[in-house]
Amino acid sequence: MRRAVCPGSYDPATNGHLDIIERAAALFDEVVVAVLINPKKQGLFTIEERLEMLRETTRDLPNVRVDSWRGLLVDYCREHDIVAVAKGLRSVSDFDYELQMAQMNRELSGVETLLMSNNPAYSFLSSSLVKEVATYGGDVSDMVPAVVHERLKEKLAQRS
Ligand code: COD
Repeated sequence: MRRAVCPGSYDPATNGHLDIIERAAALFDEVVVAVLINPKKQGLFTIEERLEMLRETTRDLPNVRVDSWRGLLVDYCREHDIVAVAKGLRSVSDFDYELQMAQMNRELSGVETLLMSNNPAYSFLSSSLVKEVATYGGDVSDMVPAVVHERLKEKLAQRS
């Protein structure tokens, strides 16, 4: 079985993330969407909430499962027999950072990274911009999966 991981913070998942997950699922036997826990970063959503939203969003993709991990991505890959890290590239600035991480991960463990050019319709999308726009009442309904849109509205209503 050829297994890949789509790692990220997913705080929250956007349509750009989902596009990459779907395309990776078409290439590999199994794809794990892994929410990487960064103890230094306080997110808007808890890890459990991010996992729930991702499970709901990917439930029609039979070879995709969702998990979380605290620590190095390469250790997750070793423990779960993962041969590739699948990611999306939005811009030249993404490329610089992603290339550096890909090289580091390969140096550490030999794991390969597949950098997929993103769908141009989602080039401007990031979790942080979506949160910012939603915080000020902007419409992000076309930018995130429906379940994320609902949870985002609930979360921001609780905060105000
Ligand atoms: N279109 C296409 N792809 C997108 C889009 C979009 N609009 N938005 C995001 N993506 C893809 C990108 O490939 C991105 O890398 C991935 O989704 C995740 O994005 P985020 O924003 O959810 O997550 P990041 O960038 O915060 O995730 C960084 C990681 C958690 C992957 C990284 O820090 C990591 O691997 N951490 C674990 C610790 C570790 O191993 N560190 C050493 C790294 S060398």
